[in-house]
Amino acid sequence: MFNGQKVSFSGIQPSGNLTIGNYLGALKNFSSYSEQYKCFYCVVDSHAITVRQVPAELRRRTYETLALYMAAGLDPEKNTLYVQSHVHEHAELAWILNCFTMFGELSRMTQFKDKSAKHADNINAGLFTYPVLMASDILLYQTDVVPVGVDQKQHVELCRDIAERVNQIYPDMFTIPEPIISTTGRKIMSLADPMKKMSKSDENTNAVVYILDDKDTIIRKFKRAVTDSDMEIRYAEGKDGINNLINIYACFTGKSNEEIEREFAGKGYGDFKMAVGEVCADALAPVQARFNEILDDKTALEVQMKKGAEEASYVARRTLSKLQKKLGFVQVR
Ligand code: ATP
Ligand code: LTN
Repeated sequence: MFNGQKVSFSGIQPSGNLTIGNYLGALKNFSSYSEQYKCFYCVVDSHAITVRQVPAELRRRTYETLALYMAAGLDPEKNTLYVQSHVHEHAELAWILNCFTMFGELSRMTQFKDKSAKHADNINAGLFTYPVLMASDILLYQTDVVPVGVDQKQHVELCRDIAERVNQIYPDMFTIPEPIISTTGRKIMSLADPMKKMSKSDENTNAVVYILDDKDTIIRKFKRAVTDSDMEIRYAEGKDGINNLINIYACFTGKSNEEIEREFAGKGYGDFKMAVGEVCADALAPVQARFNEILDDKTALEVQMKKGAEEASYVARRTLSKLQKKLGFVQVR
């Protein structure tokens, strides 16, 4: 709770250009909490360095991700938008929570297993303790809800376990957060391999539709999307490619699967792919226009970053010092 309001918190890594998976699974849903919740949305640059980043690109994407938050409808006057590394309490709490997290718990995290397989030459301790930093992000703000894609559910569940463990020793320390996972946008799949999550760090750029892709590129990518040898536009087991396209169409239009199947009855995959491309490009066009305007004024963006970090620090400091006191750390301020 924050001043009598429930709290929503989420974060996106500036580890690549944001995809429609990030948009439909997370970003698009962030603004639906703005009226009733106190919202903190963070660009998690400290998480991004668990995988090697090119510094100039990390810097550029940090600005871009914040600009996309605003372009997707998050008003910085109503929501606290900031960069994780600007609020040092995240790293401080992460250390403390490391001491309340078990090695075995972290070993079971599927993202760790996937990422260590993908980056076998750099299985660093940060990659392993990544979920503890994420738990710190969430718990610092006494968060009630965490809007995320389904791939992050396991991490939010670990965060709940850590919070409950701390609360057992130090009662009433943390609010226990709930993951909020949208139904249709929960897991957008790769256009090249519909068994795999669409991911911003995928090397195959044709497998991924970026929020900032232009209309021609979006349509070309959907036209090439892997489907099946069947001819029917129908949501069914084994039709992963078509299921994914139906999901994407549903997210952008708000239509149900049945409505979509009826709309495209008797039509071919080519027509359907074209329609998915059109609704996607049309929905993203206003976001892209706002993004360009916002990014044009870097100084204004920096002012927002600073204001967001100050607001976030104020709350984060309160939670951290409450826990430090409970732990027995001497406070001399
Ligand atoms: P990376 O490839 O660097 O791991 P990512 O594309 O998986 O990145 P994150 O920054 O890890 O993106 O995720 C930000 C948010 O977007 C999270 O809430 C995550 O669950 C959501 N998300 C990411 N990819 C998808 C997807 N394909 N479908 C639905 N939600 C997604
Ligand atoms: N781990 C998330 C990004 C992330 C996050 C968070 C999401 C970092 N901190 C706090 C929700 C709440 C990811 O990899 N997508």
